[in-house]
Amino acid sequence: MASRGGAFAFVALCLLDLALHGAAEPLAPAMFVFGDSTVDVGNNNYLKKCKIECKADYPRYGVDYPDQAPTGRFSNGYNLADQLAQLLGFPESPPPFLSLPNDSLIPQMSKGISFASGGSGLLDNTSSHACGEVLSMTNQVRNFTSLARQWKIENQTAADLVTKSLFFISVGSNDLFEHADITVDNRNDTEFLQLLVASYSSYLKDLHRAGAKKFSVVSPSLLGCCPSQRLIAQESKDFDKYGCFGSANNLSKQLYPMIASMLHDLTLELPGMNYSLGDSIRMAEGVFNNTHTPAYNFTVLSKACCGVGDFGASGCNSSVPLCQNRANYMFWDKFHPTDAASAVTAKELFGNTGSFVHPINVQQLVTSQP
Ligand SMILES: *[C@@H]1O[C@H](CO)[C@@H](O)[C@H](O)[C@H]1NC(C)=O
Ligand SMILES: *[C@@H]1O[C@H](CO)[C@@H](O)[C@H](O)[C@H]1NC(C)=O
Ligand SMILES: *[C@@H]1O[C@H](CO)[C@@H](O)[C@H](O)[C@H]1NC(C)=O
Ligand SMILES: *[C@@H]1O[C@H](CO)[C@@H](O)[C@H](O)[C@H]1NC(C)=O
Ligand SMILES: *[C@@H]1O[C@H](CO)[C@@H](O)[C@H](O)[C@H]1NC(C)=O
Ligand SMILES: *[C@@H]1O[C@H](CO)[C@@H](O)[C@H](O)[C@H]1NC(C)=O
Ligand SMILES: *[C@@H]1O[C@H](CO)[C@@H](O)[C@H](O)[C@H]1NC(C)=O
Ligand SMILES: *[C@@H]1O[C@H](CO)[C@@H](O)[C@H](O)[C@H]1NC(C)=O
Ligand SMILES: *[C@@H]1O[C@H](CO)[C@@H](O)[C@H](O)[C@H]1NC(C)=O
Ligand SMILES: CC(=O)N[C@H]1CO[C@H](CO)[C@@H](O)[C@@H]1O
Repeated sequence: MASRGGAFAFVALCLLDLALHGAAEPLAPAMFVFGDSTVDVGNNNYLKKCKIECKADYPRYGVDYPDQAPTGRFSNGYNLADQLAQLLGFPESPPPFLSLPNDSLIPQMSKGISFASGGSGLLDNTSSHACGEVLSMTNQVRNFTSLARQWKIENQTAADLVTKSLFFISVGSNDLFEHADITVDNRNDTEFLQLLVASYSSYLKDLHRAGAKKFSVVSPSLLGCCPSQRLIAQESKDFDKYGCFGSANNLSKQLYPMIASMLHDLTLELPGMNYSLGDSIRMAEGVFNNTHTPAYNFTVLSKACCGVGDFGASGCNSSVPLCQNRANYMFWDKFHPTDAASAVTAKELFGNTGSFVHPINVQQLVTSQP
C-alpha cells in the first residue's frame, strides 16, 4: 500500500507541476539574471575566496526549497529570480553560470543563465573586503557578452533569441549599505549616487551592444528596514518614520528617480530598448504603511525568521532559532526577504498596472513585439 500511496503522490505532484508551469511555452525564450543576493542562485558557492558571510550553501537556507536543499539562495525557499521565472513559465531561475561545465555554457544560452552573485554591487569594489570575493557586475556582464559573441558565431538563431530574451537585473543595495555606514561628515551623497547610476548605464549599454533589448530592472528597496539596518538605527538613533535606518532609506529614495530617468534616457539612445522598472520602495511602503496587510499575510515586519537577538539580526545558521510561520514574515534573515515576500514582489513586477512598475510590467515587456 505504501508504494501505491507513493505513486499517487508522484502523479499528483506531476500534475501540479504541469498546471503551474509545465503546460505552455515560457513567455520568453530565455532569461538572463544579473545582480546580487536578491537573485543569486548559487554562483558564490563556487568562489573559493568568498567568505561564509556572503554564502548561503548551508542550513537553514533552503529549508522550504525542494528537498530542503541549501543551494546558495539567500532565502528559505525560492528567491525573486525564481519567482519571476515561474511567472514566465520556467520551473525556476536559470542555473548559476559557475555551476556549468565549459562545454554546456553555449547550449545553455538558449534557455538562460544566472550571473548574479551575492554581495556584488554597481561598483567593482563593493563588498570586496566584506565578502573576500564576488562576481562584480563588470565581470557578470563580461561573462555574458563573451558567451553571446561565441554563440552568435556558432548559431544563426542566437541573435534573435538574445533580442527576445528577458534581462533581469536586481543590484545596487550593497553599494548603498556600504555607503550608509560611512560616517564622514563631508560625504557627498549626490556625487556617489551619480557614480552608481553612471555605472548602471554602462552595463546596460554593454548588454544592449551584445543584442539585449528587454530589461526588467528592480530598484533597491527600503534597505534601512531590514533587520541588520534596524539594529544600526537603534545604535545610532537614526530612525525614520517606519523605525528603520534613516540614512539607508534616504539613499534608496534618492536613487530611485535617478535610475528611472537614466532608463528613460537610454531608450532615446539605444535602438529597440524596452524596459520595466520595479519601484521596490513603493512596494515596501505599501506593506509598512499598513501593518495588518491582510492581503499579503505579513504580520512580522521587523524581525528575521532565522536569527536571534534584537530584530533576529544575529545571522542565520542551524544553531539559531527558526520561526514556524514563515509566510507571515517579511524577512528571512538579517538582510533578505522570505520566499513569501519575494513572491509578492515578483507578482507585482510581472502583472502590476498601477504605481509599482513603470512604464510597463514584465508581462507586457516580454510579450511586446518590436
Ligand atoms: C541553434 O540554437 C537553437 C535554439 O536554441 C537550437 O535549436 C539549434 O539546435 C542550434 N543550432 C546549432 C547548430 O547549434
Ligand atoms: C570604491 O570605488 C569608488 C569609486 O572609485 C570610491 O569612491 C570608493 O571610495 C571605493 N570604496 C571602497 C570601499 O574602496
Ligand atoms: C568570466 O569573467 C571573469 C572575469 O572577467 C574571467 O576571469 C573568466 O574567465 C570568465 N569566464 C568565462 C567562462 O568566460
Ligand atoms: C555634491 O556633488 C554634486 C555633483 O558632483 C555637486 O553638484 C554638489 O555641489 C556637491 N555638493 C557639495 C555639498 O559639495
Ligand atoms: C536625506 O537626504 C537629504 C538630501 O541629501 C538630506 O537633506 C537629509 O538631511 C537626509 N535625511 C536624513 C535623515 O539622513
Ligand atoms: C506610505 O505613507 C507615506 C506617508 O506616511 C506616503 O508618503 C507614501 O506615499 C505611502 N506609500 C504607499 C505606497 O502607500
Ligand atoms: C494568505 O494566507 C491564505 C491562507 O493561508 C492563503 O490562502 C493566501 O494565498 C495567502 N496570501 C498570499 C498573498 O500569500
Ligand atoms: C550561528 O550563529 C550564531 C549567531 O550569530 C553564532 O553565535 C554561532 O557561532 C553560529 N554557529 C555556527 C555553527 O556557525
Ligand atoms: C515596449 O513595449 C511596449 C508594450 O508592449 C510596446 O508598446 C512598445 O512599442 C515597446 N517599445 C519598443 C521600443 O519595443
Ligand atoms: C564557452 C567557453 O567558454 N568555451 C571555452 C571552453 O574551454 C576552451 C579551452 O579552454 C576555450 O577555448 C573555450 O573558449
